[in-house]
Amino acid sequence: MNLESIIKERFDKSVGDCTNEELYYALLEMTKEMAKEKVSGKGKKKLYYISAEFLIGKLLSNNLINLGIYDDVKELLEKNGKDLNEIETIEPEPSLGNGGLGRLAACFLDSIATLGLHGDGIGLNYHYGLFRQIFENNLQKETPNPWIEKESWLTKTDKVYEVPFGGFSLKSRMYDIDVTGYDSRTTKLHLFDVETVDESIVSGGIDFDKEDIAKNLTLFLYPDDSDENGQLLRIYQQYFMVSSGARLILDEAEERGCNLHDLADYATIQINDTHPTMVIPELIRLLLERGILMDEAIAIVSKTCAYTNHTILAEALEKWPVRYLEKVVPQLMPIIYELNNRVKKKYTDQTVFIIDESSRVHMAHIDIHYGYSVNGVAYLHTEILKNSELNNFYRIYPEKFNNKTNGITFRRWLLHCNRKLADLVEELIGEGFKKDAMELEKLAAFAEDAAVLERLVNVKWDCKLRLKNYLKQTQGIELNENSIFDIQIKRLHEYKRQQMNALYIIHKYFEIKEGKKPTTPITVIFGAKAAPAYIIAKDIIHLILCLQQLIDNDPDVSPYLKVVMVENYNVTLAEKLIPAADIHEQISLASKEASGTSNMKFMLNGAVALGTMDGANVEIAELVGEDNIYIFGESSDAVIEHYEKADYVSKDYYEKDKDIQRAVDFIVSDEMLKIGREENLTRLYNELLKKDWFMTLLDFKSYAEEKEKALKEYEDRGKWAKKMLINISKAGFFSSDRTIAQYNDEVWKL
Ligand code: 26V
Repeated sequence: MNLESIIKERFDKSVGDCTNEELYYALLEMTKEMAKEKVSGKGKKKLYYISAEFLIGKLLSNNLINLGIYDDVKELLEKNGKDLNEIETIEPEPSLGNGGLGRLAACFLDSIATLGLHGDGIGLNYHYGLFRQIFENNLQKETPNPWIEKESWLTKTDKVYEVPFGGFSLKSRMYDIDVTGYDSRTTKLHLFDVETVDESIVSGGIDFDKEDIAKNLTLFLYPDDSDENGQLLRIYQQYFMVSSGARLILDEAEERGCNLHDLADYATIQINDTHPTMVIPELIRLLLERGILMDEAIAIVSKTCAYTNHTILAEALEKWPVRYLEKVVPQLMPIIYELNNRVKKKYTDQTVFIIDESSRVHMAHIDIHYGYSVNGVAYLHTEILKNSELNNFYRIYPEKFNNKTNGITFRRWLLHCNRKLADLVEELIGEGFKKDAMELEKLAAFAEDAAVLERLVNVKWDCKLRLKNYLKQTQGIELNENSIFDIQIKRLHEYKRQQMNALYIIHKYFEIKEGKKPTTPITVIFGAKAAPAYIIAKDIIHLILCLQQLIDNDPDVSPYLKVVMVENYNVTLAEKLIPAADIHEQISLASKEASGTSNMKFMLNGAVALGTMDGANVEIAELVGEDNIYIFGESSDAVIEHYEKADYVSKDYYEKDKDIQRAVDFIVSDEMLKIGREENLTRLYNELLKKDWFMTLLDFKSYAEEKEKALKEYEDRGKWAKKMLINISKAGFFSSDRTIAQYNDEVWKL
């Protein structure tokens, strides 16, 4: 059905007479219908990508692009005096993810559909998702983030399962979202929801009764787990997801003729980080229930499950106390004990046991022993897993370890978010790059073409203007589109070192005060949410917001330097921020960022990275060459050695360097204390001086030097534009189509 007839039927109106809201719901209906008609990949074997997060972003425009009707719809609306961009703003952004891992899962679904592979996603339908961030008195506050409306992308299905927990059971219902691929295909995101969920139990911010599992299970993504009830809730959520998912997988396999002994020929399951790990014992349990014996059940499941590791941070590698699992999922414990006993019989090295001497179950260890593949998400990350973090496992199972460098979907991160750039690229090299991203290499032929470079700079300027207007309208923020846009957007974590960027801002502030003024004004933009219980991360947000206020109100400095922290950073904001960036900050402590994916998005949009040799930055640096990236800081090897020797003392760096001292001291200066809270600023100051676990001060000097170099080189716009062009031309490798093709060739074999 076409748009006009839907509108006629729904509202008995013509397009021109509709409100934007009516148009949005009509477009939603039309796109949902069209997506349904598209073919899903088929075949004997099917992939299930199980993930606690799917950060899919708004779907309307992306679906219109992927269905190939974006231009027609836009034109039809324009003819009737309507603006698709405005209609888009009505769509709430699904709040089903937190950061890189969730956005990666969303890009992967797009590529799985586009490549026509037989595969679906499995996750949870969080009603309030990740919290909505608001700033009050320069502090982060968390509020619920409701996104599900009466009409939405979700389609209720009649798949219902009873999920058993210790002492009670809950009904799980499956909802589907159709994920369109480019041109022709679609795939499904299956989201399970507890039938008895009750949004009304949330009161005062994001507080709710953590023990009322029947009502709270699918309210929030990553509910605060700083106490026992919070951790138990996480386990309830995880088991609910995998138990529902495992039943769906077995049902669908049997429908395709599988007799369960041959499950591995019909299904392959990618476990996205450790959150879905319980799918392994759960599948074993279900096979036992169906009469298969333990040895065989374990063998079948071990051929079916594969695990992706997304972080080496110890605190993110889940270890659940046996006592908690006994309470929530007693039916899994005999199986987990059995899996552990088998490991203990074979190996003496206690570090590879599933249950440690403090009776904690190491979820990643289950994945590695009882899955057939273990992958890291960038070359360096996989090497670190093999050579240090998971070395004891690598020596047992070298054949299981493999690398799959992350990727991004170019449909959303170029065609959708930066049409002007996409159009310019198409004019220069044709439209082949939309299907084969490696064709972007053809752009290199224009590296010396002054006219092309000028057009590239103009596109960037347009994107800056668009961001300026958007932030003015939505957050009341004023930007200078003629300043350098230096952007750092990612979850707030000490290892990502937003605090180093903040120290540099202080450093620059002093320089400007001393009369050393930047040739072109600089705008430093941050976007980040801090986990509600992560105190220091919230202190860092406080510092940045205080700096923003201080500088805004200082007429000596504000013409040259501006700090902006956008509120409630999400995919929608990323789509506006990334195209507008000149410089992007990828400044994690080397060895700590598994990959990063915003680095790839920025590169594709013609921004130049300032970063450490960490995660996928290493591969970006290799592709673009040293003239087209700004690299600083100690290597991952050196950092790993500092941790091994425990020889890093932040205070030494503070005492040795006057600039560092001045910047760190400023955090607790009178000027700052007038604006900010003493408790928060002092805590952060002490953290940097006495601990600095992520070695901010170690790299500060080289960071500041390299940033100066970047700012200086920006002044030669022609040379800078060439750097932009080279970055775009080399981005093809980071298409998630490439990543997914590799998963399929080397892991899933669909
Ligand atoms: C993070 C958090 C933070 C909030 C509280 C709860 C919670 C639970 C789990 C996690 C794990 C996040 C893991 C993650 O997002 N890793 C990122 O994965 C990206 C895709 O592979 C990768 O590019 C990033 O480097 C890595 O940090």
